[in-house]
Amino acid sequence: MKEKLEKIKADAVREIQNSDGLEKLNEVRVAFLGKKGELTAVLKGMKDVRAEERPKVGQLVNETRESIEKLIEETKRKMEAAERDIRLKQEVIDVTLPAKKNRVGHRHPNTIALEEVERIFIGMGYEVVEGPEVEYDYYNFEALNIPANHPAKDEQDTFYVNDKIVLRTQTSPVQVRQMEKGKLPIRMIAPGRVFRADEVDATHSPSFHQIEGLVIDKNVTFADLKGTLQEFAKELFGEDTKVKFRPHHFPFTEPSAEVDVTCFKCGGKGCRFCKGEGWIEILGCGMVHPRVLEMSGIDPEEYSGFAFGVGLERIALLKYEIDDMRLLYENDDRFLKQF
Ligand code: 2NM
Repeated sequence: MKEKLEKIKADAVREIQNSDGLEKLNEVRVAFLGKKGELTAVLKGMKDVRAEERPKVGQLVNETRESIEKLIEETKRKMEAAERDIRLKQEVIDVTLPAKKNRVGHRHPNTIALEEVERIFIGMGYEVVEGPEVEYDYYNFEALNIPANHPAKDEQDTFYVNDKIVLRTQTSPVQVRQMEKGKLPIRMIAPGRVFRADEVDATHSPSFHQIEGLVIDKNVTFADLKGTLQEFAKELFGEDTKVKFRPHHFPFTEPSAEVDVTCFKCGGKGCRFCKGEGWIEILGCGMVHPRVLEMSGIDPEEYSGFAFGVGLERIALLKYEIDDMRLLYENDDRFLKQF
């Protein structure tokens, strides 16, 4: 028995030393120490050993197992260390190479302009309200006092889903929905995407963005509208900005006006930027038409209000001196990262 164990041990030592890698080493371990291994076979043969010899043989078997295990363990550690050394040599890091640029995206010029406008109006106590882009004809036109025969309702200008549903052409339907809720006073802006059947060019797109404002309270006058928009223009374009109100017509406001601001490039003297005018048109506004208030359940004898609408792209183009609206939609990283 003793000789047999010594032979097993010698065989194991030889095979361990001849192992050329961790995988082979594991095979050797299984062959000698595994469930069906040589040493286990010896243990199973213990029943044939005479009883008084069993403890001694048992001890021998254990010693053999321990020394094989120990040798495998040592060899394994050496092999792992050698593999690690090789890997470290292969994976040398050249710390003198320039670092990879961390490319972080950033806000679109539209978003920068929107957040600026929102900041200004939130500062004046307005809330930001959103609504559906696919809208009932009623909210987009009828409730805004736009009659059935109005040119804006033409299929040339408006995308119809069916004869009752349109892609909203402005965000005023959001204001109408807010007025209908009946919670007064109202101080809100409604930013969002709007749609018009326009051909794409430097200043037009079938899908663009608007920000419309609405204030309804007792005793709101045109003076409040002028003061509010003057303040807005100053915050957006600079402290020296002046505003000019030109009479205009909108079906949903009376009286109505278009608003120009002094050119922030030349200060009003006239330059290439304002095409020599000294003024730049930025928005439309007016006092909410009594019929519009009435249709949404607000008593025009008790309440009055003003509203305005500005194109977000127009603000972004002006503020960042971009001369073609299409650049805003191309998502060319080289363009976008300038802002
Ligand atoms: C504009 C110009 C003038 C406007 C009107 C309303 C509402 F819902 F109160 F009737 N919302 N927005 C309005 C008024 C929009 O955009 C150029």
